[in-house]
Amino acid sequence: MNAPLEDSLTPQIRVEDDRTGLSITTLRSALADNLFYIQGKFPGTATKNDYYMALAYTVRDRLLQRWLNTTQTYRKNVKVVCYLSAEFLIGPQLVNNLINLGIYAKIRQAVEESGLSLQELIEQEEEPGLGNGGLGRLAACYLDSLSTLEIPAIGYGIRYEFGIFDQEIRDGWQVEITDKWLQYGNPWEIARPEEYVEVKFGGRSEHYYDEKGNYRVRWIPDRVVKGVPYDTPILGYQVNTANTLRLWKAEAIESFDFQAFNIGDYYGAVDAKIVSENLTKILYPNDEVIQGKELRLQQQYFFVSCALQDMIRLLLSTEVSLETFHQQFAVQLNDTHPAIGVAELMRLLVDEHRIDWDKAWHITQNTFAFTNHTLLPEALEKWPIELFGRLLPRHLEIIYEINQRFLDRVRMKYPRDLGKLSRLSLIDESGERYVRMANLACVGSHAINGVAELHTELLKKTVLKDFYEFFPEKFANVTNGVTPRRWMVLSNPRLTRLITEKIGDRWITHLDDLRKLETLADDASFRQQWRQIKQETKGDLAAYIRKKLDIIVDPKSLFDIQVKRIHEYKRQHLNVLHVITFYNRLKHDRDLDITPRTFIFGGKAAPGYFMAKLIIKLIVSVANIVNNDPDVRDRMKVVFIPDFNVTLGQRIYPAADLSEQISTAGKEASGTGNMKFALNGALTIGTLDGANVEIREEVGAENFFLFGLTTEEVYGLKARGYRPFDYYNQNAELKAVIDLISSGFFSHGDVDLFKPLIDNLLYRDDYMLLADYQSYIDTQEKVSQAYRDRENWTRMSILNVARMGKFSSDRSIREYAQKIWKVEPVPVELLQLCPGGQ
Ligand code: 475
Repeated sequence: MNAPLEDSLTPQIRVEDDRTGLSITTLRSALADNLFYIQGKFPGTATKNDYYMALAYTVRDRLLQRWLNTTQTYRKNVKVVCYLSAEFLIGPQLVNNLINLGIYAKIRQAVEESGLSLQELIEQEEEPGLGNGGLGRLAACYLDSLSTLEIPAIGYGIRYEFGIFDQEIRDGWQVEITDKWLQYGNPWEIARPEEYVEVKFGGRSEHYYDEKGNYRVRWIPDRVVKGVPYDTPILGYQVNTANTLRLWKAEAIESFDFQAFNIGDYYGAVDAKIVSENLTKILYPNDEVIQGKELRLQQQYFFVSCALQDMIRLLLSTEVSLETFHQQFAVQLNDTHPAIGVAELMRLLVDEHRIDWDKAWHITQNTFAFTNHTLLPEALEKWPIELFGRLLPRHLEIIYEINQRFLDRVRMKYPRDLGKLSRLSLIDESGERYVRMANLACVGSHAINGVAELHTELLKKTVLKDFYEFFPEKFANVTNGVTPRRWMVLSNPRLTRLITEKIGDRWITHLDDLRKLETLADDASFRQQWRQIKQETKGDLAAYIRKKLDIIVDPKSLFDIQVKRIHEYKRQHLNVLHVITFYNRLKHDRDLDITPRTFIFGGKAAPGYFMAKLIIKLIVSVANIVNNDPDVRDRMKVVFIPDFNVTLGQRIYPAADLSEQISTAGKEASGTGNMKFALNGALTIGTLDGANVEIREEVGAENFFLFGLTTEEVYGLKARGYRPFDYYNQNAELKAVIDLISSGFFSHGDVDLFKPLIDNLLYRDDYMLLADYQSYIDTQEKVSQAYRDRENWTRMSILNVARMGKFSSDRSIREYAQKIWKVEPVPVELLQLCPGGQ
């Protein structure tokens, strides 16, 4: 079309616009403007945080065009992926947005010419800690890839006022500090109070016949809460797409609380407001264990109901029939936390929109897909029927109905198999009655996936065996991945520069391109540069450790790092057994020619998980002895870095030589830290567990330090009767290590302190540390030997990176898109411009 000139706005106008222009002058004046007009400060009185906020708004202005156009584009009948997750651990936003917009260098120049330090402003940002660990961080990587691949998507979750606690270490013990991430404001979110929805709780259901004589049910709640959406843009890497992360905050409904419900009772009404707002106050800090708290079920239902109502509203606003819901939306359940969505969508369709049951069920099943993230039995969600029925009476009826229809099919297929029937039932009736959320998710979804090949196979053989036999066609594997934008470009700029110099920058969105580095592994000068970069990056971490903890570590020593949640199955204490073995060897032979090591740990323990907290205490206690022992000085150091989070991960992964992935085989569903380390050039010491198996397959067995029992051997040994005490008795070095801990050597003579840990190892050892000890120690010795041949180590490091292409979250998302969601990319055009100047 040949539009008249008056109506078409030229890009030049935008370039000069303070709100969006990209010249250094424009950026500088935007920064100054925002400081004055938004933060309300003169440069002389502004705090660092004011400057950070002014900068963040400067960047936000420059992404709104993409964001609003993306939202517009999705109004036009495209299939949208809705990723439902109780956790999104997105990490700091500023640098990621600069990189994805491609304006990092310009902003740096503008900031520095304004007399400020970009690095200092970057460090002001509070990361949104809206997740515990793996599952929440995976959701964040997936949002990044969805946008980068231009796939229409919305992330739905909860806007916790307090995210995962900040961890401090006092006297070796973890202390939890409230995470007040919102206290100075969050420049990356936009509240949309006008798009609120209402969520009901409690009360009863009423069965009746409508005006046409049809049997209907309505829910008469005894409480209604308002859900207010807060939107955060998720930019793709150098594309126009900016998808939305929509997090819901609970608020009181004034009319409900203040008038109808509590007439004349002002204090009661204020109480009701507090109760409503409590719903989204705090993230439950438990990783892979359920607590069964009523508030947690309320949170789950709250955000899932908000999300589904939002989707229905979106669909109806386009005048498309609700009966096409499953063609418009693919809804992914990130573990069972949002599984109540199956019953909620049925309720919305059947009760509120009067679609008949069979049609509604077809829509529901074709909408949902379910990802399982853990095999640990203590993480399997189940809710006592009494609690469930009190909170969600109508959903319980719907679940009974789904169950009855499902079990009728089971009876047809397996007549007289009562065991099958009771295992497949959505209701656990073995004692106190429970609703089983995994069963609900399996029955209500068309696809079920594990997060690594081994994990999916184990799901099919163990926890979901009966479901696999009943619906084999629903099962698929999608191995996890991580985003190379945050976990390489952002966190490892030196290596990014070197790689890009050699092979171009296509690898950032096509990670398989890293293969081109393989031949460079034989190039001595390239190896030299590679080593140099690792050295500098280790130097940065050493400086951080010195500044924060006053511990001096040698960047030339081997950096041996384990960072992840503290959990017995992840076996940080096996790592400690090696640390003490290493120490004992040095003590017994002062002249031992040992490869110097720095042992680095980090991770949070669930506040109620005593054994995990005791493991932290043990690490710190061992560190205190070792670091102050002149006999081992310069040859070993032990460091526990407090408050491991995304921001710290960005410093730590790139600085590792050795990545510890040492879970008991069969327990770690996938792991994603393993991928972040290897992508940044660390070699892995690990068991055949989770994605370690696939990493080893990709990088080559000769470039991976494997040890320990296999899953089958673990099961076999358990079945034959595992006796950890025998390993202790028969292994002098192991015995010496355990006895040293028991003697009080690391605890100022207190022989009781670590007794629970030691007794557990000697008499139970559910995670088989003692069975794997010798193999681990021997393999660590191989690591030490290998590190001495620096050329070959560097070769292995380069080959690891070169072969990590598979573990990009872009690959994972492509698989979900093809196998499960059936969605296509929808590129966004920056068509609609802002009124007023554009
Ligand atoms: C696995 N969290 C990793 C990662 O797939 C895997 C469970 C219940 C309540 C609260 N949090 C949880 C998890 O189950 C979890 O984080 N699982 C992890 O998911 C992503 O890489 O192996 O342990």
